Amino acid sequence: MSLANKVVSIEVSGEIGLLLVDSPPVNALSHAVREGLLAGVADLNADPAVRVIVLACRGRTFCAGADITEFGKPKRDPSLQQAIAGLEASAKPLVAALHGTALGGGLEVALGCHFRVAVPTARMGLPEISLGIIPGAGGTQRLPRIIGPEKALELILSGKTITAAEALALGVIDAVLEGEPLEVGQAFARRILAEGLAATPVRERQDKIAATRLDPAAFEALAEKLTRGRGREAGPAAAVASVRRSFTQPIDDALAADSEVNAELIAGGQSRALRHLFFAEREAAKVSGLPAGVAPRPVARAAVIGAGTMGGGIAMSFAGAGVPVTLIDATQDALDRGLDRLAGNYAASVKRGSLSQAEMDKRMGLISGAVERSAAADCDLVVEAVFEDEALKKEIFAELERVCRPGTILASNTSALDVDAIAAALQRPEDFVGMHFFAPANVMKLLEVVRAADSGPEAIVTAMAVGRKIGKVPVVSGNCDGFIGNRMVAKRSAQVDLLLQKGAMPKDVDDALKAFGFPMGPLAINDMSGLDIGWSIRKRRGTPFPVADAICERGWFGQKTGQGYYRYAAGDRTPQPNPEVEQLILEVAARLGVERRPIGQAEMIERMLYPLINEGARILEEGVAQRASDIDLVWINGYGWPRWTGGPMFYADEVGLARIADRLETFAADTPGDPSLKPAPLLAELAGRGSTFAEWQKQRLAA
Ligand code: 3H9
Repeated sequence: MSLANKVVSIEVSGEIGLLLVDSPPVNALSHAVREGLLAGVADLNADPAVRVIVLACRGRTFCAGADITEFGKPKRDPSLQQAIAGLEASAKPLVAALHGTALGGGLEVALGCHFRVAVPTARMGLPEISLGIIPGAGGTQRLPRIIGPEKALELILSGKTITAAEALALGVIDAVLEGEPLEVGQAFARRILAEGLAATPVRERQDKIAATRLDPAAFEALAEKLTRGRGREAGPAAAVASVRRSFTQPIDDALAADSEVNAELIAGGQSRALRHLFFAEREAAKVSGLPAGVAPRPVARAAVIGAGTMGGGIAMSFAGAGVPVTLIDATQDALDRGLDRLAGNYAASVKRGSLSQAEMDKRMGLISGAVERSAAADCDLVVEAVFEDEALKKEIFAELERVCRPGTILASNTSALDVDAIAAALQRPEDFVGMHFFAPANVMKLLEVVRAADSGPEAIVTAMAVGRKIGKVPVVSGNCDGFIGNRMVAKRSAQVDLLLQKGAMPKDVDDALKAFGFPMGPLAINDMSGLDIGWSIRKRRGTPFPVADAICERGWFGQKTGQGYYRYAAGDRTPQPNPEVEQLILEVAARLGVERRPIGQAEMIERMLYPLINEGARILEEGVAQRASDIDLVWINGYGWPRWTGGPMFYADEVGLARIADRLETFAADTPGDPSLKPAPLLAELAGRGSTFAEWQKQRLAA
């Protein structure tokens, strides 16, 4: 073995030259890897004994992409495009042997090789769009030349990962072979030699782009369809333009344009925000304050208590991840209703084409029902999802402690109760933790893992691990009223009510946040979830919202009663203006002596977002959230905050904390009844010294 450099080595085995990347953890295409690839392929080309070259990676995966940590730093040659050009120019046939996840630049490297072979478990894709950039190291040029511009566009705009079998069917790879990556690569190399397979560089292929070049109508229609509603994101339009260049421009011109576009995108705010979220997700998995080496308990079977909408959605999440789950409710009637609802949800997905009938059958087969809580006896995790009644929850957990074996994790999905109060009734509070799902629980990705004072380390890490297993983004929260997300929402809701009193109508408020990028406005969401829930919480807390309360006093609870902030025609969920509510809003304002005025969209956005950011700062200083980036994940995955703005705390840093503190002072001055609008001490301090939440987090993590 000889070294091309410290992360790339070469070996020669008979007529086969091996080019091996070994750069843990994921063989990202750092400067050293790019340099090593170029040097290694040159050395193997210079060796007369070598007739064919295999490129493979050591460790858990083929290259997982460009090294994201290098983005935003000064560029260093060879660029990824240059390294790939070097591979493609190899005079000797070059085969990439894929295993693990060949993503982004990793797949682009493979596309620069003359052949691609994969082990059956390999997955691949071009996820750049989720980082706000395009596959600018040739992905948008070479993939269309192999599978056609239309199929390439679908993969690139979805960013999704496909299996080796799917890649073979599409023509992305040439073969799927069982074995270790290196063996598989060598087996294919022997085939190249035996069959004399021609090593055509992908850049020279025209066959798959010829038809689109002649008639791009189908491509353009598809591009229009796939980018609809994504006009606010910078990536999709850039990706379409780039794929279009694959059949309208010579490849070198197109590659040069791609480099320029990517440089701009990488420097832009959207990609910075999306990269922030990539690292935030990985950071959130780390739980502070736990003993080293604590491992999650295995969860092979779960139970959910409460077959309501929430419980059913949670059960679907388990089944979707292949975990058998028992749904338990007190009466056969409630259980049947729950199971029917759940089957109906699956059937709707089958009808839409997003789920196969076979997959639905498999998932339904994993869900069983019971009316006795003793059915949870052999489960490793039980999630309680009954309505918010502390006494009932305590009674349920007391029984679960009796029927379940020690070591079963007991979790409450409460969103409104004190988890310490629930835990106080337990014999084994160390096995108890909050697992707060978001509706619809089978769809929403956020899971707040709520740490009660006595939650044991294993309970916490098990809830985190199981959350990831069922496809959620788990975020640790301390115990407080509303935890992270709902506590912050409450601050926005107070401002929404104020905006209605001061001059806005429901549609103005919703339009403002939709203009910011939220998929739905807060009032349309409230109508969907039911206004009575918030009303009863406000009555309990003694925090009236004059407009919201007046609407509830009329018995208008949203979609379920045909009207709330909006009106709904029978069987139609589209919000329509509600003149009665508009009249009511004027009456409430008059009763309170508020003089209404026109309020611009920019002001509405500030008034709704800055107070919630302020509450985020309090949540940080109290240690309820471990990190500012965890708060961002809560909002992105649970509340529809637009991903490309990075979440509330990242966004606040971008706006500038001084500006936010300044505006909060103004809002506090004109709302004397709400002292919480004053800048939180942490926000004021960071704003005062020109710092950011990100900087604060970095210092905290380093300490
Ligand atoms: C691209 O390729 C652009 C080009 O088209 C054009 C350029 C001109 N870079 O996720 P894990 C780190 S864009 C740097 O926990 P898993 C990660 O932060 C790229 N670091 O493991 C973590 O660090 P730490 C397109 C990276 O097994 C550690 O590796 N590619 C990168 O659950 C382990 O990661 C992508 O978007 C990277 N590219 O999942 C793929 N990737 O331990 C991004 C990972 O300090 N990667 N790290 O927290 C992934 O999707 C997952 O990491 C992967 C493994 C599925 C590969």
